[in-house]
This record gives sequence, C-alpha cells and structure tokens, in this order.
Amino acid sequence: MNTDKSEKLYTKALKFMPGGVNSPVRAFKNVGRTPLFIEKAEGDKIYDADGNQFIDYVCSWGPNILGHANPAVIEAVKKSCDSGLTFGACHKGEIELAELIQKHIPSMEMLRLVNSGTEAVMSAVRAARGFTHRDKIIKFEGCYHGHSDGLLVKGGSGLLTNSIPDSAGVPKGYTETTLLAKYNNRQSVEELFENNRGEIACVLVEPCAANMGVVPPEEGFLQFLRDITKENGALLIFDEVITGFRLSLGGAQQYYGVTPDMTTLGKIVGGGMPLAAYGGKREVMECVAPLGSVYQAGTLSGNPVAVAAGLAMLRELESSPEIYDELDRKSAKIESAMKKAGMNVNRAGSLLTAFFTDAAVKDYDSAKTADTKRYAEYFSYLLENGIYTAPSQFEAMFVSAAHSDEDIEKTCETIMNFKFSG
Ligand code: KE4
Repeated sequence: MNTDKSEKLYTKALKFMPGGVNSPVRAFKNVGRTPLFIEKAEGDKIYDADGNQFIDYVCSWGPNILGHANPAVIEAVKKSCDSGLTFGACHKGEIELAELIQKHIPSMEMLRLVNSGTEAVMSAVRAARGFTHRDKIIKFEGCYHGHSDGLLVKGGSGLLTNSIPDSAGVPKGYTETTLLAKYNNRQSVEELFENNRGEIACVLVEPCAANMGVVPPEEGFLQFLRDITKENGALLIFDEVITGFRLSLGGAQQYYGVTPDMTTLGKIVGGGMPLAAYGGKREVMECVAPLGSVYQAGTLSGNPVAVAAGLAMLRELESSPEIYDELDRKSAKIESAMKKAGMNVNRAGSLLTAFFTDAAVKDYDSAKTADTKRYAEYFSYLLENGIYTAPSQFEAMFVSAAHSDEDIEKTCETIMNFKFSG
C-alpha cells in the first residue's frame, strides 16, 4: 500500500504539532505505523492522501453514525453558513436542539450546549459539586471523560493507549478529590462511600465503557450505582459522549433502563461539528450561571452551524429508528466473524472490540492483559486489506448506518482470514 504522501505530510506535521497530531490517538504510535492523512470521506469510506480507500470503522470516534458526509447534515450546515457562522448571542436553533435532546433523553430536564465532551463532563462535575456542596467524586479506572485536570486519573482512551495513566502537569491537589473505583466491581464503590461518608458529590461513569476497549456493564451494575448514589445523597452522572444516540435514541439510559441525575453528550449530538451538551435535573442545572453560582461559559457554545448539524443528525435518526436494529444486525455479523477467528469480543449495539487476551475483559485490569503487539498486527492486516479500524486496542470499533451489507461481508471475510504471525 503506497503511503508516500501521508509520510511526507506527517514529516511536515511533526514540525508544527506535538507528535504531528491534534489528538494523541491519531498518531498510530501504538500500532507502529505512520498515520494516514485523510482527504475525503463519504458514507462508510475514507480516502487518504495517496488515494487509498478504506471501509471506516472509526467514524471519527463516533459522530458519524449515519456515515460520513450525510447529505441531510451537509445541506443543513451549508444552509446555516449563509446566515453567518457565529453570533455570540441567543438563536432559535439552540432551543430546537435542546428540546429535541430532551424529547429523547427526558432526564435532561435542563441542559447547556458546549463545544466538546471534555467541556461537557468538566462542567457537569462542577455543577454536581456546586449543587451538593461536596468536593469528592468517584470515577472508574479505564474510563475516559476528556482531558480536564481532575479526571486524568487512570483514564482510558489515549491515556491507556500511551500508558500514561495520570497526565504530567496536573497538580496533586487537582486529583486528590478524585476517587477511583473498579468498573463492574460493586465492592470497590461501596468501600469508597463507606470511607468518605457524606463527602462524595457524584459518581461519574461511562454507562457502557468504551475507552478501555468496549466493556459493557455487568447485569445490575448500573442499577447498583443508581441505588448507592441515591442512598448517599450523591448524583449519578452518565457520561454518554459515546453512547448517547449510539446505543439507542435515548442513549444508554434507555438501552439499560437506568436513569442518571445528569448526562453528558458529545460526538453524535453535534452531527460531526464541535458541539456537546451536559444537563440533568432542573434543580441541579439551576445552580449554573447566570441562574446560580456554578460558572461555565463559552464563546462558541450553541454555535448556529454546529447546532444545525446536530439538529439534522438527530432528525435523521428519529425519522428512521429502524437504524438501531440495522446497526445491531450488522455489528452482530462482525462479532460472529471475530469469534470464528478465535477472538475475544465485547459488544454493545454498534460498539465492539476484539481483545487480544484470553481473559474475560470486564474492567481496566483485565483489559490491560491484552497483547497490544498482536493488536498492532491485526490493525495493519486490516489496513492493508482496505479496512480502517481503531489504531489502539483500547478504543471501540464503530459501525454506521452507511456500512453496506457488501462491505460488512468483506470485513467479516477479511477478519476470518486473519492469521497471527506469532
Ligand atoms: P472530547 O473532548 O474528545 O470531545 O470528548 C471527551 C470524551 C468524553 N467522554 C467520553 C466517554 C469519551 O469517549 C470522550 C472522547 N473519546 C475519545 C475516543 N475514545 C476521543 C478521541 C480522541 O481523543 O482523539
């Protein structure tokens, strides 16, 4: 596969950006290859600078559930641009998007639009602390919630990929109030509540973890978190940046039937543009400025063009709810091909990960037993065969509505022909 142009571009990119990238996981560091420079994307395909074509299962890490360059979303963005890019003032679209989000995620009684998942989670945690007047929070090892200082503790995604569980540059004081529990481990949560009585503001969780690879919640785990937070006067925050509108139109809270006090959204909700949201119980959100004393702001928050993309995306999804059954059917085919190839697979809806370990992967410790060198082999094998999957063992594979049955078939055959070298 010729990648000359990507190599040349990468050499130049290294001069200007750390690792030549604007987000670490894109650097392909852990799969031992030079990153590809993508020039165009449409439907389930991406095309790189050298003209190589790939069936794409990264989907920009989740937003492209309808596939790339969905015509309705593109049309809405183009139309919105004609009225100006940003006003820094109120506009009708914000209300329409907030209303549409609330229609499908009614637990978000009041919400605020922001620009990234990081900002959404950072703000939700601040609101939870402001509302409860408590400082401590519980997060789970291997879950990733963006790069705000207090959450860069045993995180997943790029932190796990690059084996930097805790980031440099974060003063100890910023993480002292971040307590760590183990995913799918009730006792680890009970002990933290026992030892920090009355001090925990919230439990922050990916309702289906997807940043240590996909690790679904075990039966009853989410309900357990719902109960123990209620018993202790703490808020339950579902970080649905990945699962929101992915697992169902009502996100993971509808898919698993557990309702949090607060929810964060990103990726799909922005239709591929920089837009995210946080929200929840009205009484909590009324603590946020200018109503309350929890401050949060943003120049481009609720940006009209991003809002237009988000509205178009959600309207497309709600106009064809059968998409979710289709996503499940296609993803189940890939899961079965992986299993036929002898792989250890976790799947939730259209999120899946093949783990290169014999251990049942149900938390951070078991995920870390994966053989990342063999994963790198698998990644390269797929890439050389025209399939672009996550350049990290600790990310999810995303299936979109645009993945044709023919491309799913091709993907399955390619996976089943994978032979390890070792
Ligand atoms: P952003 O700030 O990247 O928009 O969202 C942060 C975030 C928050 N919560 C969850 C559950 C997330 O998965 C993310 C970001 N996801 C990663 C991929 N696992 C983004 C990809 C990247 O970092 O380049």
